[in-house]
Amino acid sequence: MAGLRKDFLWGGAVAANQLEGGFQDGGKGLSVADVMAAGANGVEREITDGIVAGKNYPNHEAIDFYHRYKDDVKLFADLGLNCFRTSIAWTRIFPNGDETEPNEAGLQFYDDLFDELHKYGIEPVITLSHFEMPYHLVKTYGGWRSRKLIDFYVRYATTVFKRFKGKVHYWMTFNEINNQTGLNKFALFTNSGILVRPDEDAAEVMYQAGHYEVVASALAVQIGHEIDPTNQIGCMVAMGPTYPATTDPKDALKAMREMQRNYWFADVQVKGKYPSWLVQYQKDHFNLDITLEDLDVLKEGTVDYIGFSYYASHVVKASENEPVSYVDPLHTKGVANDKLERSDWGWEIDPIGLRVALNWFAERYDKPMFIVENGLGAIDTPDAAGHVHDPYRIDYLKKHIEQMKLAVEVDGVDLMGYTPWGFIDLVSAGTGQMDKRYGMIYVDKNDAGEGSLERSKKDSFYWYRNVIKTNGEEL
Ligand code: P53
Repeated sequence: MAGLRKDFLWGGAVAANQLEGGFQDGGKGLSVADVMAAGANGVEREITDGIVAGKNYPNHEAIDFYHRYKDDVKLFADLGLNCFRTSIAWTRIFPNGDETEPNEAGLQFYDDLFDELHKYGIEPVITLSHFEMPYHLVKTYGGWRSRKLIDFYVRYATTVFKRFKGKVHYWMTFNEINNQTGLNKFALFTNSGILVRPDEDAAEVMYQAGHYEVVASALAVQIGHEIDPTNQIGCMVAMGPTYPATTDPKDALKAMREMQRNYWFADVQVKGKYPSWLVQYQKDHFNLDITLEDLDVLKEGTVDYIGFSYYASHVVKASENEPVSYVDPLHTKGVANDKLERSDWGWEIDPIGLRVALNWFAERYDKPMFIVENGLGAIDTPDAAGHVHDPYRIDYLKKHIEQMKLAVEVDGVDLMGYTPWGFIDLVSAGTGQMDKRYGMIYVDKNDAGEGSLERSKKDSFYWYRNVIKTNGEEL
């Protein structure tokens, strides 16, 4: 067995809005993340109309990486990372999103950050848009409902491709672009800056916004390659394989359709065209603005690799009155998997599902893959000396890396790297909590926003350092 590539990218993943803070520093504009108040376990985050006094907006300060990045990068180097996945906050570069000239202070911040990373031999892996589009674009243009967003995004992408040429080689266009296929409020807002109005059909709005996004993504891929042919530009989708609940063929069809429905974004970004079921579905149900020119753009802007997050798998069961098309997500109720345990937040823990995912992508797309998120959100309790012992996290990561290695060594999948999510504690996207922790580095701050923000190493830090050092041989 060959083992992992010698140049395997071992890293950690974060997103600008969830760790930087400094939400008004250096001329930064408001992003969608800045108007989301904190929720709690099982309590949705409130999306407010602008910033409302008295509410707790956890992303405003986050873990203050904006001011502490030099010390933090030193810690990342100590952990032994050879890559670091973060995003560029679009609102640091174009504070409102529709300016013609970028904000120099924002560009300078990332120049300095990337230089600091390279000082330690850490390669940045950059998401262009990770749940942080300019709020002004939401208010003025209705978010990605508007075709104008393509131009704004392309201007932003072109600016950063040019500025960071030679400093950044790995890119992804949109984080978890497919979350919105479930039509839930949180995802439509974070992916597309859309709050569905009562007179709108959520599915139609999503397919239209999603179309403009895949066109923007394809244009960015083309431009990114022109600016630097060595750029590796990927898509990024949230992956959770869907299993049928029973041996009933209707459940098999349902599960298959769920996969098709959830991964059409990747189909378009990787293959350069819409899958046939979706062409038919869109024709039957909606009146969308999709031009022949757009379809050419999609063909010319296919991605170099598949970036994906993996946390959990899902199970579905067909219902009595299942629609013939099997496409309606509002009709789909997940079924609990009685073979799996769940995290405290109800996410089903399924290491084998990661092997399933890697094989599924390999067969469907035949492109290199990059696991850019994986991890366990858990409550950590420091001991009397302030140290966090987190065997549960080590156990989760170890079992997932084992399955990842089987997919590479036994199944022969082409895997570029692995960057566990939130390896330094940060703000949860889904709940806005600090106490839902994924980190190997503890950050002293709680859900109420109290704490010294001091960093300390958890047991998992030392464990992961050795995993990296042995290129995954010692788990
Ligand atoms: P949190 C939902 C389902 C799967 C992944 O999530 C998700 C979400 C959104 O909550 O998001 C990704 O923080 C995302 C990260 C996020 C991470 O998973 O809700 O790319 O921004 O923090 C974990 O526990």
